[in-house]
Amino acid sequence: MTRKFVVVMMLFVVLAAGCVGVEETMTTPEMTVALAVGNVTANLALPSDTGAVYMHIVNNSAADDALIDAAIDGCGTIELHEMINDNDTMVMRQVEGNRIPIPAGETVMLQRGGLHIMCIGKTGEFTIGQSVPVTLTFEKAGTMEVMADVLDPAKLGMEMNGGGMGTDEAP
Ligand SMILES: [Cu+2]
Repeated sequence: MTRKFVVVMMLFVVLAAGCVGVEETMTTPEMTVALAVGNVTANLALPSDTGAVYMHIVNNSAADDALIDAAIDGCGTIELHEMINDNDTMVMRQVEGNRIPIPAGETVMLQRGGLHIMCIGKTGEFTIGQSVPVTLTFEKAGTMEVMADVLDPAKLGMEMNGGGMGTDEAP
């Protein structure tokens, strides 16, 4: 049964995403996935060798996908991170398998205090107001280039604050 095969293949996705139901998605791996990415912002102007990029990813298709990599000129290493509550302290860590599931029909928010793209070993010079190309790699949809607006870190607040400060994200 094709459906059973798909269900087995998606078991990890379902577990990782929580309670995502396997609906009537008789999809094939070759199916085109319609993804829309918006509100791409970057906290890259800090005097630090790290930074973070945030965005909303909308999966308009009937097939699950996943963000599995990203590339930014000036970032030595990129990891996909999440913030978790570890004994009442918010800490960040790489997501399992460096993979952020983007379930069919859902919107996944990469935002302060949650999922984010982590720039490690920053070597580039990033200035507030600049637009930076970010190449995203999805499991099924392949690569997509989006532009991230580098925001004022003072308005973004520090990532480790968990997003409680500086909610004005206007550039
Ligand atoms: Cu991080």
